Amino acid sequence: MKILVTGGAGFIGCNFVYYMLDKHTDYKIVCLDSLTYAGNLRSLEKAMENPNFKFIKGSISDKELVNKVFEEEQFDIVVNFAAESHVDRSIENPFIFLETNVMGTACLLDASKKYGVKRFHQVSTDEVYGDLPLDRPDLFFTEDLPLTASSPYSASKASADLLTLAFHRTYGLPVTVSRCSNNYGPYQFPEKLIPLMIVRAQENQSLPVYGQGLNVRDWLYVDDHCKAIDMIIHNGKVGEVYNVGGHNEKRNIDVVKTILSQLGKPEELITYVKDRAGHDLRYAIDPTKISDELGWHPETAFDDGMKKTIQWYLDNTAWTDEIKSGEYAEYSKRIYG
Ligand code: NAD
Ligand code: TDX
Repeated sequence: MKILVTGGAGFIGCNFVYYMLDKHTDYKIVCLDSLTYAGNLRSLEKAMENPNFKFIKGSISDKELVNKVFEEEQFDIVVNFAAESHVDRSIENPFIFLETNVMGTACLLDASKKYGVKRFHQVSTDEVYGDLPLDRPDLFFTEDLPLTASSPYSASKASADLLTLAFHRTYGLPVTVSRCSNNYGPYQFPEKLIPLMIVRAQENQSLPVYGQGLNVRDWLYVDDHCKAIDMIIHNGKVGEVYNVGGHNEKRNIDVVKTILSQLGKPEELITYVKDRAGHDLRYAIDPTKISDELGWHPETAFDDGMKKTIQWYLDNTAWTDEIKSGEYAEYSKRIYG
């Protein structure tokens, strides 16, 4: 079996590469990644030593390159993680989100059709359902809800979902889509809430909490997401969407306080800052379909996952130091002052 993993130098993509190399020791994994600010070859260092792994630098929006790679490699399965993934950056500049998340996905779908890929899996997000009110804890995202995106990021991901499902209906391409809640774990770029707060707290910098910190996210340890995708590409029904989440809702302020307490840092570091424009209030996944049909259940409890994640950042300061020395410094200054 040969699998193309796009965006494999990013957070979830590299965790998926390790998960698959470990679980399916006879599979060949090819990673196509253009190494944007969020892609890091250092995250794939250990995979590079594995003869079943190959890295190709290039963009999913480069039609010529994508076709050449598909022709040469003859993939059985494509798993598309490659994306611009940060909501705040999409508010600053939506256009690259359309280029990568929509046009890039279209390029991959077209090549998958042309070269007879047996499964195209689109890694999507719960953000395509919009948000839920804070005062209705009885409501959850189910797969049959209409798509209503709030940010340019989520609008681009919703477009990619629709394109993927259209390629199934119109051309019969065997596709699946997964919509997962917020991930956390090793190798996450420190622009996202959890690694940002860990990295800044370690340096006794202020922790910028948007609004009052009452927005709710549904957190899942990254390996549980990888396990879900592995199950879907092997046993999921073609043409179907699967929600992935472990009923682990937390208010942002509580997540930040957990990090401070585990690092032994004072809550005085918390600074309430201007709210994100169009800020989604609450995400909450109903994972009944994937649990019932595929037997997926999350394995990592939030407390254990947070301990492992914080320890990883403490043990891997070289990884974060390298990031902090680049474009990140400029971005941080622009966003947080
Ligand atoms: P990330 O930003 O950490 O990584 C994205 C990767 O894609 C990087 O390696 C980057 O270099 C690469 N990339 C960007 N543009 C590219 C292009 N044009 N061609 C090739 N590679 C390109 O993102 P992530 O958090 O790992 O998210 C991966 C996927 O999972 C995304 O599609 C995202 O929408 C989805 N997702 C993320 C979360 C989350 O909590 N992080 C939750 C649900 C779904
Ligand atoms: O500095 C911050 N302060 C803050 O209060 C940052 C970066 C975030 N927040 C809040 C905003 C959100 O309510 O924390 C929450 C989480 O923010 P992000 O980490 O930016 O994630 P979110 O906007 O929820 O989107 C994430 O989950 C779904 C990923 O970035 C997406 O790629 C994924 O699709």
